[in-house]
Amino acid sequence: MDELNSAPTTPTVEIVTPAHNEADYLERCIRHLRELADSLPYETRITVVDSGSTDDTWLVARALADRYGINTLRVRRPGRGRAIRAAWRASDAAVLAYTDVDLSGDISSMPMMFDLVLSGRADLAIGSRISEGTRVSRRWSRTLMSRVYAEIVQWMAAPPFLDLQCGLKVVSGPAVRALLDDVENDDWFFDTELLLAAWQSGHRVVEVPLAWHERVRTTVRYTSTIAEDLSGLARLGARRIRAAAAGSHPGPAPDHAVLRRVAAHELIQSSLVALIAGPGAGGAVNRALPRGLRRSVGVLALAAGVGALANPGRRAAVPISDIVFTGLALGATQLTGRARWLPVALRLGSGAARVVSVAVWVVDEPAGQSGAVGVTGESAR
Ligand SMILES: Nc1nc2c(ncn2[C@@H]2O[C@H](COP(=O)(O)OP(=O)(O)O)[C@@H](O)[C@H]2O)c(=O)[nH]1
Ligand SMILES: [Mg+2]
Repeated sequence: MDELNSAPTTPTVEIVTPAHNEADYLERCIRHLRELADSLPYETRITVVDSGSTDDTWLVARALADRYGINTLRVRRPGRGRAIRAAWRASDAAVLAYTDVDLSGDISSMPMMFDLVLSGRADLAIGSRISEGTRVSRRWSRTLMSRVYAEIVQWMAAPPFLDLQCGLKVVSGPAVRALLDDVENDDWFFDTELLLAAWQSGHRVVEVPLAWHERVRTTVRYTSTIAEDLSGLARLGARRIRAAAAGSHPGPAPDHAVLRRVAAHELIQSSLVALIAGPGAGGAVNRALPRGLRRSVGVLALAAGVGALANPGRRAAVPISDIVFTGLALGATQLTGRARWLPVALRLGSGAARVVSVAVWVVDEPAGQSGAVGVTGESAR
């Protein structure tokens, strides 16, 4: 049985924080949320949802409930999405929110996000670590994963927002409670599924640039989470195809043209990335690493990292083709030890916003070095 301790009145806003083995971090989180809630002109309830914890998270949460007047909910089965869903479903607040316990996302942006939803200017106001105006302190590998993931989602569905996985979101209670039954995932893909469902059913999703200071410790298990995200996207893609085949309306058409217009400087940047990753830094990195997969991963990371991080605040700064093709081309030469010339054409979009991306990589490997020349072209109309 789930355990729920409710405050008696209906709050205007309910801030949920999902907690899994967070005994050491919970009090700091609740102290800051209490301060924030007390500064607001409307009633705000704070709810901790513990699930799957093997440490003292639940005991700490119960002690904090007495001290700070918060609400606690315990869900038997683990899963971040399941925890948020349970708390949101149990709530009757007009506005629902969640934040990670580590408060990586700056909660001082929350009142403005509450106003967006309360005033009806947004149905969902989502924190973004990718859009312009963000200040982000994060490991480069996490940034890269987020950007690649954002690119994949853009490529598949082209929603008018980029950061689907940010751990701070504010949503309209009535709008989102009506969607929760359609969201199948109970863990990390929950956010993506909810956002795409909301957008496809006509709700306004507004991306709010957020200061983000990431905690080093994470509860994310990378391999299984990446697999979960990709299989979730495949499931949504299959559902869309089935809906189209059955003649039902599959939601708004992808708007690739908006996000995919590539400026001349982006082409120059792509080529520069390839040149740097090739005979220069890439060669040095390659020589230092053992043969095989690690080399290609190293070069892929270098090229992708330079390209993606060179433009941190930009929308769709580096086409995913650059990242993928650089890895493939240089990886192939490293693995075979022979010169390769790889012409690649990919990404034929559909509908009114047609996108064509062509990349040609010429790769040479004299004496164990890699050379790469990249030409990436993209047109949107
Ligand atoms: N209730 C609950 N919360 C979870 C679960 N898994 C993760 N969380 C919480 O989800 C939030 C985000 O996790 P975190 O490790 O900070 O992810 P990261 O910021 O992406 O590295 C934290 O508040 C976690 O405690 C779970 O199975 N159940
Ligand atoms: Mg975190």
